[in-house]
Amino acid sequence: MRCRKCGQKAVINMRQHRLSLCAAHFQEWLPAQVDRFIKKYKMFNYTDRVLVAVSGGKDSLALWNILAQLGFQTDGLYIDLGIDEGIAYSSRSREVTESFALQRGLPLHITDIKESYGESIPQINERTHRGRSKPCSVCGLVKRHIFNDFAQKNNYDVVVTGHNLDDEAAILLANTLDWSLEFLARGYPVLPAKPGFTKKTKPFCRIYERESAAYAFVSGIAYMESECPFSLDSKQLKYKRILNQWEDDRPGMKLRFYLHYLNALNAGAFPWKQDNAKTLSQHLCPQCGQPTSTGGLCTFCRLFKQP
Ligand code: Q46
Ligand code: ZN
Ligand code: ZN
Repeated sequence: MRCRKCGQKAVINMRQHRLSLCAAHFQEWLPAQVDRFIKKYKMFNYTDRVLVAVSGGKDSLALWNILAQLGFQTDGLYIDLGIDEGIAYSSRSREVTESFALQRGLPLHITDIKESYGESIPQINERTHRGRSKPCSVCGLVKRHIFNDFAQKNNYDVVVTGHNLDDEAAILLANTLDWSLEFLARGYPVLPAKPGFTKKTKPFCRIYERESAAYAFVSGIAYMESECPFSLDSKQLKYKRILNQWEDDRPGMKLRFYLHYLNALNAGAFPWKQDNAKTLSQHLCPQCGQPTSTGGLCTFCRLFKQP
């Protein structure tokens, strides 16, 4: 397998793009792709202050590396979720993220859930759901709130997350199987700013997970290789495996599935796509000022409401 551009030994063969590249050319090609999607979907520009949601995993660190390299004004925000589960998951991811930022001289902010709110994610879940389910729904809610809150209070123009094509296709498959029209209507990789809500985008939405992993590897990015202990065997991982089997048979299938969905979304296939933006900002939480679909305290503030 040879690099199409220089004939050297290739490090990656992307059957979906009919393209093999060596390390040096892949390190040029991937950032150029990301730059193209940022412009195509009008995600942000060079004058915007960009807040990167970093977890210590390969996708968010590779994304931050690329955005900084492309010359965007980026700061990182890491949320220490207080997840241990015998593998010190949060403290190890935090160390990896801190050393990544330090080595590159990139500004990193940290919010420690336990310090700020007195409880870790598993403890909040135990109190609110009595440990009946995995903490992922509480965790997702808390992370979304904190990233947005930090961006609002510190005047960032946009929050970016490292969701890749495999993540987006798996979510899309789940939502399609459920015919979850509300979520299908919200799947565009750019959520516009609204009162109380900072614009949110996913610059890796068309980047395969193996491309992101290969980029992290050839760029020498040390990242947290263990997945969150609560993600194991999740429904999303099962859908990713199924999509990978289909992709093996039909290279490019995952990308087509996602792109055709974006076309359908743009063509108005889900009528309340536009309305969704309105409903989001219909009410503002009286305590934190973030949008909520109902009047009164938002779900986040209700989590910490004194009885
Ligand atoms: S960190 Fe949180 Fe994820 Fe862990 S507890 Fe679930 S949602 S799996 S991206
Ligand atoms: Zn080459
Ligand atoms: Zn609130």
